[in-house]
Amino acid sequence: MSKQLTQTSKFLSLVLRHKPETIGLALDNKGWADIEELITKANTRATDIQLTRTLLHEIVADNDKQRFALSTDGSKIRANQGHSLDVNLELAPQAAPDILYHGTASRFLSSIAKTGLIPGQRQYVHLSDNIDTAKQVGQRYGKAVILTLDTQKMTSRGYKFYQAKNGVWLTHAVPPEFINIP
Ligand code: HQG
Repeated sequence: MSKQLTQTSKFLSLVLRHKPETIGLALDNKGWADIEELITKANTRATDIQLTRTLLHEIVADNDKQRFALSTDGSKIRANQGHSLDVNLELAPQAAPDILYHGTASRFLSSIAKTGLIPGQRQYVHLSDNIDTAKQVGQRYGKAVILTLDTQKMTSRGYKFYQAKNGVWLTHAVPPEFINIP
């Protein structure tokens, strides 16, 4: 991705997942922003950002993790996952693969062993069905450690899993008994 696309993608993550108010934007309860309003407000209030409809479409199509989606009529945009805002993504529970991975940093392990995985600032705990993604996610915070989760045992105990539109798996919390720490 070009520097401009990366910078704009980070800006969109901020306003569509966490702080729309930084540009005076409001999301609806499903996390959608009106594209016209987003463009006008971003270009008025965020000095280093110059949004266009074409650029937004390019980011939706090319983003390495498919972080954003357009509404079917093309008038709205939202983040596919990663929110700290309380939005309803309308995800139905899904049967998870037998193993899901969570990448974290070694310095968090003692705490995770005690309290399990908690969503922290975000709405959900984020999981992946492949080790590579977990490694990349974990190394953002230090020495990456890959945790494996026993999803079948969790399912049999009533825990629910959801899959975001970009393939990321989500769950509300994971108690320590289901976490395999290497
Ligand atoms: C850790 C990115 C101590 C957790 C990624 C993580 C993902 C605990 C950190 C998405 C803990 C939270 C989310 C506990 C969890 N004690 N630490 N009990 N429970 N943690 O960024 O999962 O690239 O909020 O292991 O790719 O790292 O932005 O969550 O290290 O999909 O699109 O607390 O964000 O997506 O960190 O990442 P985060 P995450 P994007």
